[in-house]
Amino acid sequence: MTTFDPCWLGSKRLPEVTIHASGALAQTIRAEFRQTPRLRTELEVALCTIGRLDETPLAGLIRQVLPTDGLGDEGFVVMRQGNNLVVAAEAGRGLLYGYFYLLRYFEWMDGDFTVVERPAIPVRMLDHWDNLTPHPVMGSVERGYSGGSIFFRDGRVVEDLTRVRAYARLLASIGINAVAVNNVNVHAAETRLLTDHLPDVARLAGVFREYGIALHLSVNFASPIELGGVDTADPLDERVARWWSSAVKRVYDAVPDLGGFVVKADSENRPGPHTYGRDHSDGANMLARALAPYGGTVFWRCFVYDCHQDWRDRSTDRARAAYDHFIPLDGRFDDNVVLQIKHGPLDFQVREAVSPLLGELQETTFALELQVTQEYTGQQKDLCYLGPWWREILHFDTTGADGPTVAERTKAIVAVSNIGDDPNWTGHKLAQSNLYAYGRLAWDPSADPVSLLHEWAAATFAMDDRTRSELVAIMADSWRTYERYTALLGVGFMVTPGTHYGPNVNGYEYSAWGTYHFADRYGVGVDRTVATGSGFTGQYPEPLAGRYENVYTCPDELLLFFHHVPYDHVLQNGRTVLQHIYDTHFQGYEEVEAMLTRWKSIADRFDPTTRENITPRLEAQLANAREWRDQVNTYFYRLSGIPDAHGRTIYR
Ligand code: BDP
Repeated sequence: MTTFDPCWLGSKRLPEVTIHASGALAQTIRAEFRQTPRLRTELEVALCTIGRLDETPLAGLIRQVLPTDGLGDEGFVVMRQGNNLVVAAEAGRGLLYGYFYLLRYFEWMDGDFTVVERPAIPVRMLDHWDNLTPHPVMGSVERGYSGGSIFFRDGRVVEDLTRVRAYARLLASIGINAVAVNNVNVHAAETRLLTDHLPDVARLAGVFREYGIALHLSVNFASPIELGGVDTADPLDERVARWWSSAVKRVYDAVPDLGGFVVKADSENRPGPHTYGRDHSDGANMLARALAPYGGTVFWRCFVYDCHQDWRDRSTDRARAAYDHFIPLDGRFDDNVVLQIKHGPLDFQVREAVSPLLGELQETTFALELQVTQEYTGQQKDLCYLGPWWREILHFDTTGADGPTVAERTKAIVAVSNIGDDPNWTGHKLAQSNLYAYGRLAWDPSADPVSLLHEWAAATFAMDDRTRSELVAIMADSWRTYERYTALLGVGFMVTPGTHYGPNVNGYEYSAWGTYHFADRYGVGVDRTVATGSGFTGQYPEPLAGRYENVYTCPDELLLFFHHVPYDHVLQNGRTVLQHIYDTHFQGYEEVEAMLTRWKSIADRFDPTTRENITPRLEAQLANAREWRDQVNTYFYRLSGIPDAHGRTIYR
């Protein structure tokens, strides 16, 4: 029998609850509730839909606090007055989220209170890059660091869906309402999810449905050719549109509430409309029209750039690509197309600018795409809590002058999942916190990432408050620590090509992938200015564009993302660029050392499985940080010939 970690749901208890609701999700809540250990209390607790509010004693008071535009499908109210506690919602999903709210906070609830919750972003999704048949290079889960797929094994959907149900439950508990189960790089085997594997896709969808989660499939744009029948995938060819209509009909016959499709087209060698001289709107709209009769959505990815191009001239800066492809098409997409935009213009780096597309699309619905799996952020070997980074992105002011934030503009949020079939789900047990924080921030972007860590830690480990504070202190700033020992002021990608783990300063410097640092004996950084560089800064509106364009107003942490400067350029923080590189790489290493020491001082308060999971990983992280520190510092010392101002050892 497989056993797996219950994560943050393991320690929860509830009092007796009366449920006044019917429907499929109310069934799920009843089943959930039956499995939850009881807590003795005097409170009368009720869960009900608004229609049945009169069955509870707080009906009148709750009606007074309902928002004028209602709670929507997903919102809920929790009210406690004296001995009564009521959770009320308009629909099944709201009730489910209300139930999980109760589960999360019940033991902390004190005194009378009223909470009205509605998610800030309507679609909150996780994308899995899982392969039906393990890929020869990428394995079972592309960029997965926690074992194999929980959905697929030996070229089929797994028979026993117990683990999938546990996962759906975890996701619902943090408010996730959509998943895509297969890799965006759809190979031959996964293309057949649309045909041979449909009954199994329906089984998967059934489990997610129990938790209010809509299943999506990543599809291959060339399916009409690969699955046979048509000799083209030209989106404007009638035969192709017909092929997709009947394929979609078959899918909806099997899964009537499928969320829709995710598409990676004309990107990193995947097929797409460009082959036929068509553009992304032609491609996306053709699929959208096939899905529209069933209420389905196309998530069309904007991670589109030419991976064979190199930096030939200013127009081929990879950072420009998404905007250059999609802004001219703004307004040409059907209503059920969502453009899925990576948070940065390059690729999920530990630090990069926020994509200007997130601020500049005016007439097209879009989704912000994040990466929970730690491809570029330590691969679940290194501890890197990403909550603070995502919060920064969500709160990014898209104009630079009190304009709308990314969170306010986006209608959907998507992230690449970090889970696999490892007993603890995420490989590094502490990486569970990233999944937790993602869901909670997607629901409420104003949540404080450090409070979320406390919440997660309290629910995950049985420990006293002091130990919890220590653990949180170890984790809270680990993203910045990771940034310090790996990156330089907005320059990333100095990683081992292919695997993307560990330092290789020039690994991608002379290849065609478009990810450079341009270091020479005088200076470092990428000139993306309008005046002398790629012109990327011009993709932002004023005053943001001007702020990035000017080397003296560009924020330090992005200086080398936007500018090529001499090593003795003085930053706003008063240090030279080179000294900053040395300092941060020494500091990053020392911080990991301190994290390890601190962890060792509390490790024996954790169970042996947790200890044996975390201690060796932190030790490996220290070795990795040292490697990064030494390679980066040596590289820049040799190139510049300028020693460290503090005389620390730089290995040659
Ligand atoms: C890159 C990954 C690659 C993915 C790609 C994507 O290295 O494995 O296929 O993103 O998002 O970061 O499509």
